[in-house]
Amino acid sequence: MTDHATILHTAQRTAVATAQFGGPDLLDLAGAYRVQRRLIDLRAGDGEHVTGLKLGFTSRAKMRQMGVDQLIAGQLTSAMEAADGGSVRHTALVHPRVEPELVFRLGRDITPELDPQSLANAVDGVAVGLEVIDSRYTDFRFSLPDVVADNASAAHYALGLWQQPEQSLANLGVLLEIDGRIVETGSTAAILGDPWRALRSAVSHAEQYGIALTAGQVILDGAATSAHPFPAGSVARATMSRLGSATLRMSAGSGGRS
Ligand code: OOG
Ligand code: MG
Repeated sequence: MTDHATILHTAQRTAVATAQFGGPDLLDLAGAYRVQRRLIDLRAGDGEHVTGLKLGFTSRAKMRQMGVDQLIAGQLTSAMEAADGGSVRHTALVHPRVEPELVFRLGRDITPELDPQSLANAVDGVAVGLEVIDSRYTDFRFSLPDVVADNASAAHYALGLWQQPEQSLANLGVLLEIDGRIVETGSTAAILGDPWRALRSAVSHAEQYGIALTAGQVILDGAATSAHPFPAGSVARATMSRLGSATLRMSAGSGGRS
């Protein structure tokens, strides 16, 4: 039987959805994170390198939308990064959605058991991110272990301009626009009450699962709002008060990145 990681890897590479594996009886959370690790190994085998970590379900809006109740994490790779103002290809994705993200950049390697202040000092930039998620499962439906195995639906991300990290991030207005129309509004307060708390959760997760967090890597804090469908030919933009914005176009073409 083909293993879970290979099935998900193939679904991602071919942009053809696959059936859910099922609930905790079939795949438990620990097993799901092992699948995720193997999936990242497969991507590394294709020449991609890890660029950071993403959190999922740090806001109630996201938990409610997807019917899950626990924070998860996935790994980001070089192939997922897109330029701000650039585009990603619809034909390479199954059923993409887009969401606003607050993003931290690490200025140095994270060592275990860093106290919150040292961790804050290790951050050398914050930016608005736009994340494209794309579940590899039919109808964008999954159990918690399913979505963990599928690397938290990670597909693409774009980053706006880096800003100094010292400011409070606890209550910034968040907007998501598609083709200039506002489709979601929220506040960074929705991200575990404070995005810095989400960063600490990311560090705990990395420690627990033996994931290295190193200088230059980015951490996506988890969307403050629900995700929105991202149709071919449209432009998405995420904006946060004081921090700026990030933009991506979903190209309809099947050629290279355009
Ligand atoms: C899983 C990814 C969740 C977030 O920001 O909460 C996520 C999904 O919704 O498919 O990226
Ligand atoms: Mg997200």
